[in-house]
Amino acid sequence: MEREFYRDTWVEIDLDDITANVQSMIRHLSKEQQIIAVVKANAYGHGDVQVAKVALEAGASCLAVAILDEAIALRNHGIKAPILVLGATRAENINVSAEKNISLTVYSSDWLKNAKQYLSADKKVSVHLKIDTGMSRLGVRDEQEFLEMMDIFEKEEVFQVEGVYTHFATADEVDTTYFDQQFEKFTQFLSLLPSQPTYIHTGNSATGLRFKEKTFNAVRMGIAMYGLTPSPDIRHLLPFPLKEAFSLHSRLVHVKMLKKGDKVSYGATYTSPQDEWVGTVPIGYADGWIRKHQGGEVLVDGKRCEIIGRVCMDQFMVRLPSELPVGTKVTLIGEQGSEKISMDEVAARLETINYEIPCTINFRVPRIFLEKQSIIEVRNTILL
Ligand code: PMH
Repeated sequence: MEREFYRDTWVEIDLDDITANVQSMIRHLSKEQQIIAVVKANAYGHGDVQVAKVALEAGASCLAVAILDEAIALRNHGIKAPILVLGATRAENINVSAEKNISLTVYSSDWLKNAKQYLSADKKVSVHLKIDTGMSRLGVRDEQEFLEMMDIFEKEEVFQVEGVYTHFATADEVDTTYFDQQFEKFTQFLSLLPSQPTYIHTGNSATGLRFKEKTFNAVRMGIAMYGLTPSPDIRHLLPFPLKEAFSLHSRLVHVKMLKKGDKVSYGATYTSPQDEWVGTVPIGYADGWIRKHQGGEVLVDGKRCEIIGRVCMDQFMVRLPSELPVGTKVTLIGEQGSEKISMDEVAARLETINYEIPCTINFRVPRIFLEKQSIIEVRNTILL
């Protein structure tokens, strides 16, 4: 263990599950298709450095992050693999990316002209050209501007075009009409390319899982690498089972008997209908375990138990089936015995998507990394 931690709440990341998910995707794809492991946002809350390492070991050839800072953090931890920044980078910061060999997403002719002025004379930068085929987020959408960018690439050898890509808005929906329109637009843009870059990629996890023939030679694998389904609508269409790597646990720190009519937590919104046992669990909204979890369930002693009263900043209360010892493990996301609370269950409770859940369990909750059921590393960001 690298660092100790002192609180009774932690996340477990099963790195073998990440390996298994990447390997399943590799087996599913064609031989020439590569995996770009998407580790932005601290690997969707799973731990960027640790996930990046195992994804690369499992066969991913490249990493992707959202912002330059995330790419630099990976480099600072000794990761040498290609890294692509998917989001916008300030033109002024182009030298940083060149020095650290980080590929940037480029998306407008203005950006290219601007960045060229900032780039030091002896430097070159690798870029992926982003085409907006229907997300209306980042990317060139106008054919004229696209051709102008091609012109700049031809004249300015400082930009090395390593990739061309787009992003689908509805790859995880059953209806493929909009997806097909975006694909059509992308192929039109591709026909204007003077030469083929190393990477041509359209696919997020859903695209890789469902339409591998439409993601060209690379898949940007995010959510499926973490073992989560891109959306419940396509769960029945998955070509291989996914293994959920993230689980969240805590322990009872106080156990007491409530008398009928006793109230629980801020606002006294819960009244005990009879004498009952209640436990205090040390995680709250300041950890990303938000107030909307009130009324949801957690696992204690292998049984589903209700979160009663308002979730506080650092704690909440749970109704217990019987008196249980202080220190009893509480599983908020994951398995206990034959019971499981999945990320999808938690997402449904919060009326959101599974992506949002691990991302919002924040730095205050230490991450424990497991390989073959043994702890190989602990990352306690609050003490770093
Ligand atoms: N590529 C880009 C450009 C992305 O923005 C994302 C995820 C991925 C690939 C990976 O997608 P996946 O996790 O579905 O496999 N981006 C986001 C986002 O911006 N909001 O939710 C997911």
